[in-house]
Amino acid sequence: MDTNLARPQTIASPGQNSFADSLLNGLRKSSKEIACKYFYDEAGSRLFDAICDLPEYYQTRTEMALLARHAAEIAALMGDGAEIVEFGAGSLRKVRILLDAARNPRAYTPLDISGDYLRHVVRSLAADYPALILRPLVADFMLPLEIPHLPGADTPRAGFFPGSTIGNFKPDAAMALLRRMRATLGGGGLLIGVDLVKDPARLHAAYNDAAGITALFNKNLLVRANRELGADFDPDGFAHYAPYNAAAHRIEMYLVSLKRQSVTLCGQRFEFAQGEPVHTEDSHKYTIESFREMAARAGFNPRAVWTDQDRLFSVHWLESR
Ligand code: AVI
Repeated sequence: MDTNLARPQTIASPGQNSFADSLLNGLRKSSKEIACKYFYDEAGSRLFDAICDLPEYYQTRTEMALLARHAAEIAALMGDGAEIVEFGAGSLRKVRILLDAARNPRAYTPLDISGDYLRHVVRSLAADYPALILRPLVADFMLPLEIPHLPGADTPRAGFFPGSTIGNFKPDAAMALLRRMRATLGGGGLLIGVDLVKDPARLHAAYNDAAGITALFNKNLLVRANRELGADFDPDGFAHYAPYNAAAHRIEMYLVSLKRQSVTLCGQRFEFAQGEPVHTEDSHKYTIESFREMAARAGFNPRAVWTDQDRLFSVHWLESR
């Protein structure tokens, strides 16, 4: 059997109509909202890749540099013959740094809600890592997950959750997610990227780029609703608005209605007042200490942490206790 070219297997995936259901529920609320996980259709994922390369968006290049600079130390902490479990298959550039440094990694298990993306991941990695078992799993890591153990000797697991995606969850949900990841890893550690609190002007610029890519990324939610659900949003009738809420240590993203308008979605009419916001994302920022405290409350033992000279971003190695 050619395990290296395994097909994605579904272990826990969201329902078919989840975008429609979630959007209808979110727009019925008194403070309207759209869940940020719906940013990432094909166009949204391409826009996000473009964000990662923006001069103002320091996160991706800073995290990659940290991974590369500390790869040997990270590999030693992950141990020999590990199964690397990535929560939400993201940039292959990042996991390649780990795979190249890891000591005889046995398997790479990317978890993602998109089977198509996982097929692309497997195709891209199979030739370069012929000895590695590739186990793409279609799964929503927001749900409790039990990953079957690999046959044979006990394989230690090392989790990987880069990109500060943890910041897109409210602190309570972030802690609950960390707890679930710890359960999934069954005693293995977690390597996680976390964006840091910093000069608000720097944060503001990262989410309000001069080229307007983040605005397109935000408005893509409306474009997607029009295409997939037959809605009639006018994307130009909404403005991208992303202030930094310093008291809550987070960027908040909104689409603000520029006029009084109504939109029809799945046979239902929704009214928008002029100036009415639709909340689309939070991106929480932590200090190194506040993140380590949260990880400890989630049952991890925070061990190593790496940061850059300007303390823009951090990468943490959390051990299961
Ligand atoms: C994926 N996530 C960590 C990004 C962030 O920075 O919160 C998503 C993003 N939203 C706007 N720009 C990037």
